Amino acid sequence: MIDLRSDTVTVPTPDMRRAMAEARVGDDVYGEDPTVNELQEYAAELLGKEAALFVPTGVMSNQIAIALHTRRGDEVIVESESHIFHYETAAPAMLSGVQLNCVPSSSGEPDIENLQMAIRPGDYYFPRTALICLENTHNRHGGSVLSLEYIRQVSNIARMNDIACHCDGARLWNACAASGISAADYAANFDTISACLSKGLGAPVGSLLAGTKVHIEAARKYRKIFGGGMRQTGILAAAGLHALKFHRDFMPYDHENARLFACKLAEAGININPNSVQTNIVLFEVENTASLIAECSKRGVLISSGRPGVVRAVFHFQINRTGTIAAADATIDAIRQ
Ligand code: TLP
Repeated sequence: MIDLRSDTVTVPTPDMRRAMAEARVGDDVYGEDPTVNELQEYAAELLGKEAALFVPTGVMSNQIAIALHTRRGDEVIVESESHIFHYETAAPAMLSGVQLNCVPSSSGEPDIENLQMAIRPGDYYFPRTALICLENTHNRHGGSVLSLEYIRQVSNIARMNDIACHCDGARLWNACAASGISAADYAANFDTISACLSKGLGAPVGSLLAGTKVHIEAARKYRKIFGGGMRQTGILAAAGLHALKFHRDFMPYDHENARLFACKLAEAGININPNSVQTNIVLFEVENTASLIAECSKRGVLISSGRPGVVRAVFHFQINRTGTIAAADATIDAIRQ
């Protein structure tokens, strides 16, 4: 099977497994796991922040950030197609008692004017706008990369209005690989930023939340509250360190494969614009998503559904060029049947 459902399906390589097996460990709830501490320091450095915290999932990273920056009854501005809004099981309401204000966009960058209009006036009967979240790259907009200029504008508006800014950077490394902009340059515009280890990098779990020392100390408490205080987790952190050191370099090839897949579909007359593929996610519209997913599966290719009427193929370092071409041929055949 060629598994293009997500880049979360990558598995640890033999070298990664070796690093995990040999990892030095300790009780991380006491802050005594040397490998976790090493990963957190390494990530803080990469992201240009004072500190970082290793958490089990991207969802937990985002939810800790929301808890950090808000009080019950506050409002958080997100883009309408964001992961936080669609796929985090209403956790902002459940865990932090906040509501989301969704601002639409065509590529993950809501118009600045619309964003400004979404900020609530100070009258007591409005919720307080406490946080703006951006997503880079943007999953449901097909792995689009947010421009640094745009991010800076949002960050300035947030600062001027005394609002915090968080980035869901589950695929920040893809944004960096595609744009050549460093993770630290992106991160400088946010109070907190999360970046995943389990998307396209082979690590079995993990996300890092980075920010000031004060934020990360508070985040440690929320991680415990949310049930994410882990013990000898250096075994997992070792996978994360290995992923960051050795697997980020493969991402440009994943982006090339995604573009190649889209080109092959376009050449076969399928309605897709290969130039819209900026990173590792390919989206295309079909009439019956469930039937195409089933037909592709019969031909040995797994794809998933995105927005309604849209299917998604995600590329990662465990799909090579031959696999990409085979997947494109099978998908074309499935569409034509
Ligand atoms: N995304 C998954 C699914 O949940 C949709 C995927 O297959 O793409 N932020 C973004 C932008 C994400 O895409 C994801 C995972 C997360 C956060 C959550 O990460 P995990 O799964 O580690 O909690």
